[in-house]
Amino acid sequence: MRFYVLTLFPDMVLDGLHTSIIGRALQAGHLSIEAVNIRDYSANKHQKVDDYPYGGGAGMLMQAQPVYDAFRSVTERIGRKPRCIYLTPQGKTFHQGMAKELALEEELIFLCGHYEGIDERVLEEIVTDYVSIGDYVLTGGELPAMVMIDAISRMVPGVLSNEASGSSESFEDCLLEYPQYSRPEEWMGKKVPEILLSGHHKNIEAWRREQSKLRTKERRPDLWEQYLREHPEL
Ligand code: 6GU
Repeated sequence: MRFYVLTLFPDMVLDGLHTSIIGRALQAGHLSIEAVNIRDYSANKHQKVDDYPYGGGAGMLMQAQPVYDAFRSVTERIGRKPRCIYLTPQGKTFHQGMAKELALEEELIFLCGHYEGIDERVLEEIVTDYVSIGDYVLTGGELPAMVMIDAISRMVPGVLSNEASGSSESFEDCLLEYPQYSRPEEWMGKKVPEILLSGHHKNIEAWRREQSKLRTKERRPDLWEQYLREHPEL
């Protein structure tokens, strides 16, 4: 998977993603991330990329031209037009299913806005998907882009170890993860549940499934309702 991020803060995106599992996957060549600095495409002698909104109102807008030229610099070089995702609170809310679907693409472009947003005309021209990461307002699209790149990357074959690669499956069928325990067997007077020491794999699996259901019912009643709708036999 090749990611291209159009941003005014390329270091923020690159620094944040060259760590831990995603950093290792980049090193191994399962992924690549290129941050394109929109400011490099300003036609202005002071490298300005923002201006006042027509009609008035608070703040500044990113202008169409530098955003468009940054986008074109990518598409002309690679000879293709990948999906272009604009990070905005006005988009569809990101979820695991979307991460799985986007992980099937060979390339993705992320467009990160700042200030009060971006001139609508360039959005109409280049954006294919409007995505939000939740109902709250952030100062820019960089953190949302990083969140999406992390979630998409872990669905790309080879990025997670085989053992870990099933760990989103529970979310996919609408249940939260079961509780887990490591050594020591007793800590602060709390014992590890007996069944986990039994070595009886069938029973352990059933116990974990039950714990997942209890936890989902209690912590995420909305997900539990969805689970019941998708498993009408229950
Ligand atoms: Cl994608 N962008 C911004 N600026 N704020 C957000 C968001 C995106 N998703 C949630 N809040």
